[in-house]
Amino acid sequence: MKTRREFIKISSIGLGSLVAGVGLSRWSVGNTVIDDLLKPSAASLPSLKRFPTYCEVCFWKCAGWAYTDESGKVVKIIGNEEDPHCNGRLCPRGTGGVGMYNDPDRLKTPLIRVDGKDGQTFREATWDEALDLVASRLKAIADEHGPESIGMFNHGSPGKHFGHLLKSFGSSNIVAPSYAQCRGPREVGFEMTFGQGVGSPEPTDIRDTRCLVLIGSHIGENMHNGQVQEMSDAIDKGATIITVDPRFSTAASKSKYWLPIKPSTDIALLLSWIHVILYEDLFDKEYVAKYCTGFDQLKDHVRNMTPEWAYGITTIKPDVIRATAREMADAAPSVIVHPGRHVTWYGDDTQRARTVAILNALLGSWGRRGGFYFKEEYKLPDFPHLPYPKPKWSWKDMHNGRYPLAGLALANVFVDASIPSEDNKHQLKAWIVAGTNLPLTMPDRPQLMKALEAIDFLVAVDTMPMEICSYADVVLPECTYLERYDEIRTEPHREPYIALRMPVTAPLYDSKPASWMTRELATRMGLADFFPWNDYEEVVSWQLEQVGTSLEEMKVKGIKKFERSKGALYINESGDHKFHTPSGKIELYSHQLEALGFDAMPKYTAHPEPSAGFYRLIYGRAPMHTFSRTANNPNLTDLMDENTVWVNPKVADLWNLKKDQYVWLKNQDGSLSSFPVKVRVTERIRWDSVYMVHGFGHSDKFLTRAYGRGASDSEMITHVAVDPIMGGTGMRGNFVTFLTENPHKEETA
Ligand SMILES: Nc1nc2c(c(=O)[nH]1)N[C@H]1C(S)=C(S)[C@@H](COP(=O)(O)OP(=O)(O)OC[C@H]3O[C@@H](n4cnc5c(=O)[nH]c(N)nc54)[C@H](O)[C@@H]3O)O[C@H]1N2
Ligand SMILES: Nc1nc2c(c(=O)[nH]1)N[C@H]1C(S)=C(S)[C@@H](COP(=O)(O)OP(=O)(O)OC[C@H]3O[C@@H](n4cnc5c(=O)[nH]c(N)nc54)[C@H](O)[C@@H]3O)O[C@H]1N2
Ligand code: SF4
Ligand SMILES: [Mo]
Repeated sequence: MKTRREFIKISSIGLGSLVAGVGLSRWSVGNTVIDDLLKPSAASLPSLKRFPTYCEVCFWKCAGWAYTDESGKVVKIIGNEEDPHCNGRLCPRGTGGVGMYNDPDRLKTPLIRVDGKDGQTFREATWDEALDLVASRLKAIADEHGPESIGMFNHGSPGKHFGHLLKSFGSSNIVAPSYAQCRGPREVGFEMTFGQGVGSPEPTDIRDTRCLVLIGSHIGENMHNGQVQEMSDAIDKGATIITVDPRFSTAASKSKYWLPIKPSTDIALLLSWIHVILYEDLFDKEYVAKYCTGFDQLKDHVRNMTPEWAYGITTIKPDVIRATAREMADAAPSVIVHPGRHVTWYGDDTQRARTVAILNALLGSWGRRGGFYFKEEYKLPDFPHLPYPKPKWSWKDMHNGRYPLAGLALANVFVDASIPSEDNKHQLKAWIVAGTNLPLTMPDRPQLMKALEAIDFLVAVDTMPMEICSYADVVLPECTYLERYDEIRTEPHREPYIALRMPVTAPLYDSKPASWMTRELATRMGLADFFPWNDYEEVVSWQLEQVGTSLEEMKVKGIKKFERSKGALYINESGDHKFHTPSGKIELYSHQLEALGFDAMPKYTAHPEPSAGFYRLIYGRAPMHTFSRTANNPNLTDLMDENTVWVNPKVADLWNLKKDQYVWLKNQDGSLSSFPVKVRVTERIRWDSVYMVHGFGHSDKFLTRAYGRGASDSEMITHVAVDPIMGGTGMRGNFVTFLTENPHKEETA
């Protein structure tokens, strides 16, 4: 039987010419060319007009200048020299942001799902039709089930606007996959230890570090701009890099030590490092005495967690464990054991993050030069509007007592809470999805499909005909970040900065900014008083005036720096520094975790291993792509147009796999990859694992460059290990095997 939200195709997509790619240089390993960050940007482009923006290709949000030619077409984007996120140099993706604007496959007009003679289809609609329909459906659902039954999934700028609309309507059920599918466990692990999360950008003082320890953080492929630049500078200044990764990453190639750990055993390595630091008396005694609690319990806890013990688990030799621990201690306190960013790996991720935090504490790196600095954010006043109504229930009520330390809403719980069941007392009935491509972003696709079928209404707000649009009742085409105002960037740094994004050119096609859509919807939903402005320029301009600048000044400068007002960058050693934990100290032993029934100090537990013929699927980033959002970008597909599956030569031999041969993947639950993926035979991956870059294997035919190119790691992630502490979705407990024959042949025959 066909379901209401069967996979339907979006019509009216035209084809255009490809746009030239961007150049790359330096930092190249084998085939992986990764860096034009180190190239100075073009100094001046006289015949062109320039406008300030900040990048939306990833969430590092580098500030830059976008240039238009005489006809108003966007031709180039470069970094803003004054911006500490990028120091005037964008990464290849940021430069390729022009391709988001130029992509001929962009969504061009609102679309409404209708019954056609051959099943359901989309028809093009006017904005009035689409917005009237969305407003009336949301109102009807709220009348029947309460506004709280409407949930929003978001990532990036559109979420700010739709979040304001939803809160005005009476729902605070707003979620981003960048928490439970990304950095949530790290925030909780650090908060339980230092009383403070890590946040974005990470306040890692890499530029002044003497030793940087990367546990799976693949900086260099993870192209977060400022970090890559600072790491490159630190290497030039002689810093020691230690990389723990089952794969020989780009960072590993820059490292003094590469520890090719058996995946899923990092906590054992971390605990044995702690053992060495404590039992060889290498910790920062003054710092620990002054700022930490629980030292004796910790020392006792790790007594038997020797390098020899860890060797049996991690496959890392004891002498290497000792040597690397001593390197860290030698460099301390100018040492960073990097907290990572995408840390939802094995379901005990909060405890792994805590182990990282504890190790940093013993080395005295938190609040120290070359370790972690205290960042500061500039607080802008909100444009005055009516206070939000108080929702009757919120996302926490969906947890039914689970995940007590979830600091933000969990996208996986939103999915579960949309599927009717007896325990489900707080059900979501409608979704707004703004700027997140859930089919490729969420693990456990079968569960997502159940939710998509169960909900009554879905509106997707996107710039591209991505997979999520195929499940929508209404698709609202947003213009790209180069064609709109958005909220002023206030992300924290060593000093507080603000950055302006303004329209560089008029929106192409019939696309509109989310700020416009939400105001129009508010008017139709009786919420106009929450949007007391004519357009978003007025909001931005008002905010800038409140803080002593103006739209005119910011159009010329792009960014503005303010003085720090919340104390020094590092701990004031002569003062009485208090941490925001219950004890006011760094908690090596956590009474908070203990009171909730969790381990007060981290323990190693073994995780499931691949059965014969299967290999652990691990995944990561490529320097020229961001998740699934850039897979169709004409500038970036020029640089990389499909992913490969990395296979160790031993495994390739066993399976008789040849370089560049296409294979299909099947996981432990029988889930098949829709498309074949090219084999890359390489010593750079352990024999027990295979590796893929996330974001490929698109199944939407209207993504003309991305369709069917490579395989999707998401399709293989059907097993999820949920972190009981905060609900993060561990995704690396999935195992795949190879199929050399097309398993879909019969279906297509
Ligand atoms: N299998 C697997 N799953 C993962 C990950 C993984 O590595 N593997 N990584 C996880 C992590 S770390 C994260 S942070 C999340 C990221 O998850 P997402 O943010 O969902 O990632 P994308 O796939 O890039 O989806 C972004 C969507 O926003 C749209 N978009 C881009 N710009 C705009 C805009 O200006 N306006 C609007 N309205 N839409 C826009 C894009 O077209 C795309 O549909 O995924 C998580 N999920
Ligand atoms: N170019 C680019 N850069 C990006 C992004 C992007 O899409 N494109 N996305 C950004 C976002 S939102 C995030 S969250 C970050 C993610 O980037 P990071 O936080 O740096 O990395 P992860 O995705 O956690 O980990 C990927 C690495 O972990 C290794 N690994 C796999 N299993 C294990 C294990 O068990 N132990 C250890 N030690 N290592 C393991 C993999 O081989 C791989 O090298 O990247 C950011 N930067
Ligand atoms: S790191 Fe690259 S993609 Fe991310 S915001 Fe900066 S320039 Fe854009
Ligand atoms: Mo992320």
